[in-house]
Amino acid sequence: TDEVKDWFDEKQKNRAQKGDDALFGAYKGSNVIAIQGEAFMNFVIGKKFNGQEITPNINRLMKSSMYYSQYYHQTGQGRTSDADMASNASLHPLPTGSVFTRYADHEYDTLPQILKKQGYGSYVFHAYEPSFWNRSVMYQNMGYDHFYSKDDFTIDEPLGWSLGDKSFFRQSVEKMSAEKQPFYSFLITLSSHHPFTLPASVQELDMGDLTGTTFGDYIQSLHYVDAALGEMEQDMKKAGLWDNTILLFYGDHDDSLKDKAPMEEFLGKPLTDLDMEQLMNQVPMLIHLPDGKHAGTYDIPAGQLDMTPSILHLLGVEASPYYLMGNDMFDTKEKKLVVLRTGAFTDGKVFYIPSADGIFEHGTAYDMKTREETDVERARDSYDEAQKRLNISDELITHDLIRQFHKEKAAQ
Ligand code: GP9
Repeated sequence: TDEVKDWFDEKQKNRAQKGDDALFGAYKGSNVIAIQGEAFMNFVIGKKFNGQEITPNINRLMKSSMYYSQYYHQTGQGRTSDADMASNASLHPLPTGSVFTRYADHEYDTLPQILKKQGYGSYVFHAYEPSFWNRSVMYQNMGYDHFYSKDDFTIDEPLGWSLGDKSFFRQSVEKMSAEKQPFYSFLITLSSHHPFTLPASVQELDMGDLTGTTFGDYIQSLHYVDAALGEMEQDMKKAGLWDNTILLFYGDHDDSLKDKAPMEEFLGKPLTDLDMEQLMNQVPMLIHLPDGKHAGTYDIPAGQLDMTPSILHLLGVEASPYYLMGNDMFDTKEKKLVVLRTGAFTDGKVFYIPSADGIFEHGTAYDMKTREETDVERARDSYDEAQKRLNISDELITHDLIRQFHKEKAAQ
């Protein structure tokens, strides 16, 4: 417990010294809509296959958005629920299982709760069975005002597991625009779920040799989700939400395929181990600010744990009172260490991939500039910190330490 407390004391002290830059609070009072895209990986962004853009709407939106090109998913076995936990509670997922199913009764500092204290309404939307991933229990604990599940949607576009994302977005925007503002809305898409087979009428791309393969179907499904996003942008504009909302879009995790050959064919180049490791772990993160300012590609390493502290920065809400482990993407002075659940990490200088036996020296370190293997000792300090962070997060979650820390603070 002391190690956990000390780590957070230090983190919270450092956070408290920040918050003096122009972006801090620049979008105070804006609505926030965060969209978590099912299995949406980064490598398709800006890419063409057989002359066709895979994500034309995202590519266009990027011109007025901040695009984080080195954003990592930090999920484990809890997959979509882990991405949700990492993004909305800024904690690492567990080494096994899902926090949503194992510790839904423990206490967390979550984005919906923190924003509620600022007068926000908070809503979560996902058109699937409310009990899946124990969501109905966990979302109550996370402090949402309402969870709109499959039961709240009209299934007027049956697709894949449930409702198609186009209709899902349209109905979600309708629902949130009836709520008082400002609000935080969290949307979880579903149409690009494995095995990705959408009806032929929805498959718009010519995938050439990849037609009918799972990988080809995957790319088709992302193209559909991208089109849905384009429609959502229009719906938000019609509903008068575009100019007063911070819109975020990111991917939850990889496509589970881990198959190098189709990736090489798609990208048109041979891929190294480091390339594959990064490709399988990077998801896009797009942040559209209400005035479309600060657009550009940001190549600093970041990850899902960073979403909550970074949103708080834009809204001018101090993150220091809360138990959030992530980095603040907008804090230029902070060291950017991004730790994956596997123990792989990057600090911007090196990328470290652990070996199966978990012995530090047996892992591989790569220099991020040359992309060549480098002396593993260069990764030692960040490795120690990465391990520490994973342990601290596990301790905090499994022993319900946030509840204890909150009580201790209240008694002071
Ligand atoms: C279902 C969806 C799928 O509700 O979130 O989750 P996944 O299987 O990707 O973890």
